[in-house]
Amino acid sequence: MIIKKHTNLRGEISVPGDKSISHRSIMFGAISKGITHVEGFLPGADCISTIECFRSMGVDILREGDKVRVEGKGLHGLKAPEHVLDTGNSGTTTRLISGILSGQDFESSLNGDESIRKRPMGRIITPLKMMGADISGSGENGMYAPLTIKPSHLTGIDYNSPVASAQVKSAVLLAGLYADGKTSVTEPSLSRNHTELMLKGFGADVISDGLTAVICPPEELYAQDIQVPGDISSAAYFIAAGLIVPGSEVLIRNVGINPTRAGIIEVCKAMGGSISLLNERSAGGEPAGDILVKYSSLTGTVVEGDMIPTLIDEIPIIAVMAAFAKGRTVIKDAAELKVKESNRIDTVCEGLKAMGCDITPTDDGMIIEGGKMLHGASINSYLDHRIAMSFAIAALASGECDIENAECVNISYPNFYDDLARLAGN
Ligand code: SPQ
Repeated sequence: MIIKKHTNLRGEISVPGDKSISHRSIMFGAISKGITHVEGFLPGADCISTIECFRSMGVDILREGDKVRVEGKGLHGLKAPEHVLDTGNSGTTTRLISGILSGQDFESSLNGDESIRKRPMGRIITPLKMMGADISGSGENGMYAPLTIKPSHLTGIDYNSPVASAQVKSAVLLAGLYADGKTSVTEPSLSRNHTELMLKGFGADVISDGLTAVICPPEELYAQDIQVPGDISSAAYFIAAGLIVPGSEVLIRNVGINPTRAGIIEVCKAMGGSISLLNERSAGGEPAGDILVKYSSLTGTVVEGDMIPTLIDEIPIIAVMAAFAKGRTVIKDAAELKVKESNRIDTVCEGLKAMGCDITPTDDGMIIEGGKMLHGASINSYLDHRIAMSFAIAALASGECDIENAECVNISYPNFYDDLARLAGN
């Protein structure tokens, strides 16, 4: 995919539904009693993997565009799948479904693509085993996919997670639905809380207290109607484009702005970006609003600490903004970047360096000396959707880039290039 330099991005855009919320709407709908209707569902490859996994366990799921009808089977109504569940490229599917499968009375196996088989599963295997789950992995120390899960008796635990990860927290809380007694998860920093919010909506007894989430096993969950707001992780590319492409003014409508996800807004403000939130409201239990950005002269900043989990998936595009900002930006406490769809410290640094940026990778982030004139380059996306989209925006603001395997944006934003072209007036 060739992306050329452009100026004056002007207009409105609505990004597709939130990926994290879309996954959860299918999973929780499938194990509830009654029919769950979802609107604004993200029809990206990752969320389709989640749908297919639950169809393989006997759940009737009808999807037309962004509308989905899930015929829930109740907590104990899933059927043994006849083949290995394919979680594709999706870490969320792999880790959350493992929590649910740990509580079933049948054996199951799951596997994903090459990237999934490299991503650490020890982080869920360890706490699930502590609960009594019979779960085993493959590869080094049995800590990678494919995973096999056999029936077992689960007991609630108080788990102190070493990482701030919504996927770890969710896997443990979902296993907690099937455990004897209460289950709690405490994290070092608060990660996205969509599981807690949505499970409450489905009738579960979930209490959030600071860094701890507690669940007591319910008799059943009950179907809900869910409106999925636009994904702030997808909006992030247009936020950045509006700020760094000269002459731009972009309004992004209906974006989820849950504070556990919205760290990028604070970073844009800290960099001196013109960004405002309009029309704030609640969409299906989640805060949402419209975001207006205008081209701005940005300055460097420090991104660190408790803020990191609130913008972890936006760090590639924040690094791109930093390359166009005057002065130094330091990103630290973000070692989690190494275990995403690609090692995002390496892939971001490789791409920005190729474009002429002064950027240094560190153990837990990167240091960017911004403000140098960047030029076009050939960019390897490493099949990572967030890398492909970040460099499409970098190209718009600097010079022609050829992005390899650019179609990997299908994971979270199938119409990304069309929406970008429309905004550019092409
Ligand atoms: O699902 P997957 O592949 O893990 O997707 C990513 C992404 O960039 O889209 C991460 F690579 O998002 C994760 C996110 O980083 C989605 C997620 C969730 O829905 O619970 C939580 C975050 O991961 P983690 O490991 O911090 O829990």
